[in-house]
Order: sequence, then structure tokens, then C-alpha cells
Amino acid sequence: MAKRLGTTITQHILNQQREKPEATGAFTHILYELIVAAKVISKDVNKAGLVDILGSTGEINIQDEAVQKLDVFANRIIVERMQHIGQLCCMGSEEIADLIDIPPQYPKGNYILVFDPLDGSSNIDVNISIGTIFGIYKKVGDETDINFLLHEVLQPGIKQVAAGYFIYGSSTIMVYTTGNGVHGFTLFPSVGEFLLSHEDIRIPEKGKIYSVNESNYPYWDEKTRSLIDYFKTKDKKSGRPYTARYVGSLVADFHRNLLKGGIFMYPADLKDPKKPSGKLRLMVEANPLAMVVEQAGGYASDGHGPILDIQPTDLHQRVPLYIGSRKDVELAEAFISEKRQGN
Ligand code: AFP
Repeated sequence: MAKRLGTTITQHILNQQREKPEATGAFTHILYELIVAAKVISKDVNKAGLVDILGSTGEINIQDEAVQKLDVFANRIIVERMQHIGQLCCMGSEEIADLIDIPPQYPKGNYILVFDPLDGSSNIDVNISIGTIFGIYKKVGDETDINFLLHEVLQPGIKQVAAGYFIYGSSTIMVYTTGNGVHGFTLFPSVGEFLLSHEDIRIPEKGKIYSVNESNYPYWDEKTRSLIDYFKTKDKKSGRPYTARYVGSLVADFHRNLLKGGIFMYPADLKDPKKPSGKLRLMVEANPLAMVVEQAGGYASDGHGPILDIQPTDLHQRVPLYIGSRKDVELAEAFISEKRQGN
């Protein structure tokens, strides 16, 4: 798949935008700055294992700088890099309860950035891939006051103008879409550039992998249990049982299934009455990945309909998520919405 390996991400974004006569360069600017932020985060994630060796697990590191948790650090890097570029009217982060305003010394623009700065951060200590997820929306009205911008931010995922993720793993990869296919770039650390490595990614229509935290089985309802039982039941004709793969880091689980085919699920459960819709967040996790998967030919559902059609009511609302190969997700939807019973 490694065609035109020399193409840099910047060149690729410029090429894509050139095809849009209405493009002003604002959007290119946003993606460019986000990439710079991700390079900084990537560098620090790579050093994470050294923290204990350097003896800086306390408050101060060897350079006498305050040691920050990596997810807090990642959030700060993104906010600081993105707030001054003059293209955003506000931001929404998984780490921050309220909308993030643009400080008065910087101009405001017409775009909204929502992001999860370091998803899967509980995996940092054990060297498992983690990532940054982002979605970009365009503001529709004239409002600029942060106190009245929430309704602009709470747009359904279908309105995203771009979405993607950075995965900090054995290499750092950026996967993004602007509504014209899904493309992957690998960071070449020696030159500090993301180069095209996965052009026009297509997810197989049906996979062989199911990814779910099965220890939640006792907390699922009967429909969810029968769905998972279905994937584990032997049936040669439909290629079952599927194989199970679950890392516990959404970007890592999603990225593998995007390339290989399969379904990732975080269903609703009864584990915590305060989180009846499961653990994952609609705006900063489900929507961006849903745009990516749909652009790659796959599908994302909450078990009843497309994730991208959900009208958000809260920046941090949670949603059950079934995402991956179209046929597998449609099958999951049929189980959960009771259009199908048993196997
Ligand atoms: P952390 O950021 O706390 O590690 O959570 C990661 C995450 O939001 C997502 O990346 C995983 O898919 C999911 O949670 C794993 O949740 P479980 O531990 O409940 O399986």
C-alpha cells in the first residue's frame, strides 16, 4: 500500500484543499498546527518509559521542571498551539469540563476543534499504543462569545469537516479524512516529517476480529450478550468463531480493525449507574472515528442507528459504540435493536 512514499502530509493536505475552490487556507493551517502539536506529544510519549529511570516520579524532574501527567501535558500542548492561530472560535477537550475559549489577545476564526489529547493514557506505563483523536467543525452562526457557543459545538458528527487520529505506537502514525477518503502517514523521526504510508485506506466489508472488554459480560443486557456469543459460536459458513483482540486503547484497537477488518464494541452496560451508555464519549472519541470509518467504507452505530446522526446534548456525553466493518456493525445493530434474535 506504500505508494508515493515521498508525499508529505503538508503536501497531501494542500493537494486535497486545492481541489476545493472555496478553500481559504484556514483549514490547512489548523491541520498543520495540530500536526506540530502531535509531533511534540509523540516525542514525550516516547520518553515516558525513561521517567522512572531518570528518577523523576515526584513533582520535579531532572531539569527542575514540574512533572506533568502526560495526558495533562498533551492537552496543554494542543491548547497552546491551537489557540493563537486565528482559525478557531473555541475548543472542546476530553480533559476539560467546559469549552476552551481563545484568549482575547488572539483573533478568533470560524472553526471548532474537539479532541481527546491522549486516549488510552492508562496504558502509558505498559508501553501500549495510545493516541490523540480529533474532529473539526465549522461554526455556522455569527456568535463569538464563549458563553453562547455551546450550541455551535453540539453539532452531529455528520457535520465534521475533518477528523482523524495520531497513534503513538511502534511508530507514530496520523490517519485523517477531510471527506475525501482516509489516508495514513507515518512519522519519519530522523526527518521529522509525516510521509504517506497508507493511501486511500478501505476497511474490509466483513472482518474476522471482534474487540470488546468481555469482563463486562455480567453487566450487559441479554441482547448484547447474545451478540458477543454469536461472534464466539462456531459456524464455518459465516466464518465463526471470530478471533478476539482487545488492547484497551481505543485508537490502537480501532486502527488494527481499520486495516484488518472487524468490529470494535463498547456497549452500554449496567456497571456504573452514572454511565448507562458505556464509557466512550460521543464528541471526542466516537464521532471522529465514525467519520474516519465511514470514509473508509465501514460503519459506526450506537446499536440503533448511525453515530454520525446523533444530536449531542452535552460536550462530554457518552455513547455505546459499535464500529468497524460495515457488515459486522450492521449485524451488531440488528442484534441490539432487536431486529434479530439468537444465531
Ligand atoms: P483510559 O484513557 O483511561 O486508558 O481509557 C481508555 C478508553 O477510553 C479507550 O481508549 C478504551 O477503548 C477504553 O477506555 C477501555 O475501557 P475498559 O478499560 O473499560 O475496557
